[in-house]
Amino acid sequence: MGFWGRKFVLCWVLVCASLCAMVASADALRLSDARIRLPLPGQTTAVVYMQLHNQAAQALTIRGVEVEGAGASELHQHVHRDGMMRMRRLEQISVASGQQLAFESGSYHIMAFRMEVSTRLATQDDHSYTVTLILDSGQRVSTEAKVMTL
Ligand SMILES: [Cu+2]
Repeated sequence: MGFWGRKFVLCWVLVCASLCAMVASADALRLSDARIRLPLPGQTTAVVYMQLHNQAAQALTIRGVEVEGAGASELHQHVHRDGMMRMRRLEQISVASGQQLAFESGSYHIMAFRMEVSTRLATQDDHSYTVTLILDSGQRVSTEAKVMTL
């Protein structure tokens, strides 16, 4: 194989390696049991809960979130301070390799602001809202959040 032939092969190996890495880590963050609590009448803020499992060999960092129908969405955490439960916005959440993380009431959660809830969709039991986590690599991992009933 000549010089250019070798260069060509090397090039393909690099392309393949980067594509494979993308596919692998997109698959590696498993999202399950996603639920959304829609705003109460007269309010516009929704909350999303889910289970995360990092099945990648390396830690993953979540840098952002998008919720279908929301004007803005944030990663949040509840913290105890001065004997009060407060919540704060998180710029990012790191999930170690193999770690499972519960987004649930009183812990990590996703807040969706300025939610546009269609009355027609909200009354459909089977309607779900797409929730997308954005990793620091720019990769996006989506799941469908089922509507929680009170
Ligand atoms: Cu919050």
